[in-house]
Amino acid sequence: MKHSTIAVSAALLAQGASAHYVFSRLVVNNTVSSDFQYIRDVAASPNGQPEIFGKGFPLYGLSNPELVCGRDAFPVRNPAISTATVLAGDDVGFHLTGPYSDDDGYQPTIFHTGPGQVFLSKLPDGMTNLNDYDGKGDFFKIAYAGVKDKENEWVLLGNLAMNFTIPPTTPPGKYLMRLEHWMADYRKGNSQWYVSCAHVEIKGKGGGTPSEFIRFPNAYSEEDPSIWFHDPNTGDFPKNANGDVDLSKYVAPKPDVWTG
Ligand SMILES: *[C@@H]1O[C@H](CO)[C@@H](O)[C@H](O)[C@H]1NC(C)=O
Ligand SMILES: *[C@@H]1O[C@H](CO)[C@@H](O)[C@H](O)[C@H]1NC(C)=O
Ligand SMILES: [Cu+2]
Repeated sequence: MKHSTIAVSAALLAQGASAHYVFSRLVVNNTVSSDFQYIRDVAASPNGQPEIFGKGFPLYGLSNPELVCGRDAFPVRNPAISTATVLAGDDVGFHLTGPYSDDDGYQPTIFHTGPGQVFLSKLPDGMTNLNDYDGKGDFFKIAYAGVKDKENEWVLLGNLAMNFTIPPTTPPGKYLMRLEHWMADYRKGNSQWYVSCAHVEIKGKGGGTPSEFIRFPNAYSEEDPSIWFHDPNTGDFPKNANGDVDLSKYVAPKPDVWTG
């Protein structure tokens, strides 16, 4: 969805502020946590939206340092953030904020057309507190939600959360767990990013060796077909015979998911 950078918060409220969302709640042990209980708080955009809607304003640009954990997420804005204890092999998730009591109970769902991915980065040696970690180290990918098998539809579209499994052999320890969701755009350089980082301590037998590490920002190129999703002949989204966006042409980003 196209966002105007002109701040007209009253108008946004009147529309239900539907262009905005933030993954502020961790799903753990089948319970949805409260906002920013286990997730790093983010700043509202400087464009004048009220706090809770402003936090959901997207990030732009693949070299934006805020792509690490969200807008102004480090130094940690909510230093009383808790660390969620999670068992390797369990299902967890990143859940959207809402419903908004000051906006007729409006509950956003994931509506940006694009994938979601989740990564882990181990707390560096020598640190004991996740609050001290800037997230500039190595991440490995543990989940990807792209296009539905045999259906011309995004997996996440219409959902409240991206749920996934912590790989069963993940080495135990404290991790920054980072979600990214973006709108893949046919206009180069126009992708919108939604990023959140949770503080987790993973328990379990371990034994796995994570592989294929990347760092943020600058993990991707604007030329990457998973970011710039277009048909070079038309300059538009690839289209099928019905004139719909052809998601079978979508190429998942690198690296691969480490499944443990
Ligand atoms: C994710 O898990 C939570 C908690 O179990 C559940 O409420 C939610 O419906 C799940 N969402 C999806 C899309 O599976
Ligand atoms: C989830 O359940 C496990 C026990 O099964 C417990 O050790 C852990 O603290 C719980 N995590 C949270 C965040 O409630
Ligand atoms: Cu948008």
